[in-house]
Amino acid sequence: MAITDILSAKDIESALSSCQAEDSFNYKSFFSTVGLSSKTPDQIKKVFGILDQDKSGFIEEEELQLFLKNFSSSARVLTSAETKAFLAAGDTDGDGKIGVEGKAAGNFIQVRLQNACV
Ligand SMILES: [Ca+2]
Repeated sequence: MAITDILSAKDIESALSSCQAEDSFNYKSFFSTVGLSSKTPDQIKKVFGILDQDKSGFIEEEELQLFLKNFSSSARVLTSAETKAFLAAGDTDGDGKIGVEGKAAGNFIQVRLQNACV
């Protein structure tokens, strides 16, 4: 499964171009631009499965740092400030990693619902 099976290459391109500068990454606007905010919970889980490169069931800090590279191999790595903010948003139980199943996906789905209400 490639990430482009779920998200359109055009949306990925515009999402990546919006955060080329260091410390300009915002996961909410990225998810929205890339089209993830409008995906079903099942599709979001599949994307999380791709982000979990070692298939540990969690997205660890190292994997988050490489987040943008899942969308394009030429994308930059996230800065440590961006990685920490992203981790804090998805890490609901404070264990330093994001669970692929359940809570984290739920958080992002909540973001999707909030966006839908605007
Ligand atoms: Ca992992």
